[in-house]
Amino acid sequence: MEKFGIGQSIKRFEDPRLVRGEGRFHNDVNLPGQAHVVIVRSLHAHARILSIDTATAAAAPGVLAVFTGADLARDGLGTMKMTLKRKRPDGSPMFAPAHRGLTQDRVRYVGDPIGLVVAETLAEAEDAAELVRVEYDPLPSVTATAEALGGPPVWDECADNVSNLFEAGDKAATEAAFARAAHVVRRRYVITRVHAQYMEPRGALGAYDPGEDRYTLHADVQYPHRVRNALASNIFQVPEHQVRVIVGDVGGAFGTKGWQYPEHKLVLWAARKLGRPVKWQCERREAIPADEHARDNVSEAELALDTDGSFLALRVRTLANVGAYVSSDRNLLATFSNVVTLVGVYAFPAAHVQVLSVLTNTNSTAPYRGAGRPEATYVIERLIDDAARDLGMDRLELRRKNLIPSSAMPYKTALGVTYDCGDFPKSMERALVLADVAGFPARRDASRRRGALRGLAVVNAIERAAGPAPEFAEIRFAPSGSATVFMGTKNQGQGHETTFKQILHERLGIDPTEVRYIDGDTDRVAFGMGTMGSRSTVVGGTALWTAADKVIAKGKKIAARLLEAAEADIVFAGGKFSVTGTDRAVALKEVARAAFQPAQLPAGLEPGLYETGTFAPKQDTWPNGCHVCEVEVDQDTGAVTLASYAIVDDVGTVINPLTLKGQIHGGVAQGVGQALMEQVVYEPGSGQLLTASFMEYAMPRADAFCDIHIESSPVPTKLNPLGAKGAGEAGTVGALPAVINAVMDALAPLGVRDFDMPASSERVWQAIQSAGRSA
Ligand code: MCN
Repeated sequence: MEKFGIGQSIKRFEDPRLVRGEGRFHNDVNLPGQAHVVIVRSLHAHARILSIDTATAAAAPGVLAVFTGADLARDGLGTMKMTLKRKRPDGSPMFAPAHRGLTQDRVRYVGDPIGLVVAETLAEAEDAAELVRVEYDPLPSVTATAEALGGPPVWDECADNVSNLFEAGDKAATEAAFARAAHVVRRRYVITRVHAQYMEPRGALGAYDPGEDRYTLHADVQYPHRVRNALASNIFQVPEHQVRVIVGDVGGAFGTKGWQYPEHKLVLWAARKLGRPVKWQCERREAIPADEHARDNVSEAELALDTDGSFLALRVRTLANVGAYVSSDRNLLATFSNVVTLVGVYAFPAAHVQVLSVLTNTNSTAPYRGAGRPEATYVIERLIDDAARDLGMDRLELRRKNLIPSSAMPYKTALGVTYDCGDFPKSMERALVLADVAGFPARRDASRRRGALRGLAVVNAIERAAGPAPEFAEIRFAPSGSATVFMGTKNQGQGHETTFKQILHERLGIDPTEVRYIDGDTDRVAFGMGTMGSRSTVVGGTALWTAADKVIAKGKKIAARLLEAAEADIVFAGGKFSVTGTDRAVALKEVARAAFQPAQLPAGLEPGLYETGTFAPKQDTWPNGCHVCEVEVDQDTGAVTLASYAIVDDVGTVINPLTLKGQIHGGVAQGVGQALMEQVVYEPGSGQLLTASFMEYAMPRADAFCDIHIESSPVPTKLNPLGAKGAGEAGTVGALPAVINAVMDALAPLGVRDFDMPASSERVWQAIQSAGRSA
């Protein structure tokens, strides 16, 4: 039985179905009589719309309708609502303009939706979309984060392009610490804009049932219940039970498929108007213009140190690019929620952070694997390496001196959050051994003899995971004793079916082959917040554990009757209820069967066995770890090769070491991709999107990676009965600074002082050339 429990490297139960091609991904779903939509999108970064002529398109073969923003406005559909209350620097309320679904009068980024063409076939919709004539009056635009302040206003109502200001920490204490510091190190770090590249681009299939006055959305979203709530309460203004959201297999989501996108309401609205299902499937070439983007900020960071290298204070001023629209809290998440990890795993007496969110003529930004945590870790870990170089200190010693010791746990940081547990020094020391850091000088010399530069980085990462939002699970037995589990989280490839069956097996001893797993359907699952912020294992898993506890509690009453013993004498272990001190026992399955037979039940006990659990953590967990990365740089071409990568992670109790490794590998790959090559680029002046397809947006391939060695050094948390911390983003959080610090370590001996991602061969070569010129 234990072979399926917590801590076992079980191969994923969902994989045979997926590798046989029997998954049900978004584009596999089709409804009888469905029509197809193509969205007409803006070709300009910023322009007034003078006119939209839909007549020719509407008359084209197969076309059922062409809709514009005016039609949408006439029908009075709502928009997403913000719950966050923020202010601008002058104290006035935050400026957060929501997207209406189809824009009217003005376009504000390349890709801004203008019209909807619905036709019998996709090809007919595509042809007709070409015939929609939009007359534009182009306006000056701004896309670069650093130029947003003082750039052309994206909205007339917001002349300075400032949406809001977020602050954390103690400003006065930080200023005082800087005033008495022996050393102050200052740098400016740029974090590029990227786009989540999933296997399957987004999609939405909407149906409307006039008999029931009900909308059904099939879409690949991460929070099915919250999408339903938004569609019901904000968009269509109907009770939640009039909207159903169904999500099948998801071909990657990475934060970007989180919430309600304009296309969701557009297909439902069109389905209602036309009386037939309407499907939108994002084309690969449409994905970058259509989706939310991520990261994109510029930070001025300052570190105050004492004479001996002790950290006195950290001050960071960040300009965060939120794009043209701020439609929901989600669009601001990365600009505040995770900024608190800027102090990393280090003891800072004082810190102060300001994040100014600025509007530009670009797609909105939103969470993408890490959502603010890779950015925070990047700033602190780069600053420490730069400080060590500036002050001539050893960067490992500098870290050792300032790491929060495990004896200080729980530790309240200078940015106001409490790390409940962790042993950062232990993880770092172990990682140094795992990566053979002691052997690095010899490897560097060997590279040098071959004419190559070698660099090493050791970075410590920490992230906020599994915050206080509630999550839901239900265990439902059938009269035969078989079980179905319903989860409010939504698997997108993390292996949830396996993880939750392992947790269920651990607690109830149920054979995983005898459990059915269901998620992603708001009619079948009572409640859910969904999957994001590395929360599913911790919060969903604990909800499941709670439901299992209730199964055991009720089961004990039934078992007492079956075993003719007192309830107080019944114990549950290994899937069996037994009478203490005897060999009399009854299996859970038998008890479940008996639960449906009133004659077998103690007097007054309600028949049936279906229990729910809803868990809301008191606070976040703090997964952490140490990443050691080694790179080799070809001095002639600037090409960067990953030479080795090792991680010692602490995600608390590991549920499944195999799937955990998969998660960390994938996370590292997304960090390495951004550090080395991925980037969304806009042309200055025109604001045109220059990287709209894989021809221009560089994606890492297998040959960009080396083996990634992962070892766990768990410090289980007491915040949940599993002892688990989140893990889904851990790889990405450390990878950005690990790669760039290693590149900097290779380049610094040539005199390179500043270097921003991506470390493409062209940019590295340029850095080498200009360092050579200034030398
Ligand atoms: N795990 C474990 N022990 C732990 C924690 C996690 O064994 N203590 C393993 C489990 O197999 C679990 C998996 O790691 O199923 C991820 O767990 P968790 O940290 O709870 O993260 P979530 O399931 O909530 O997933 C969210 C996270 C995020 S925020 C992004 S973004 C991301 C990621 O997961 N998107 C992904 N990984 C992804 N992987 C795939 N394939 N596709 C995505 O879209």
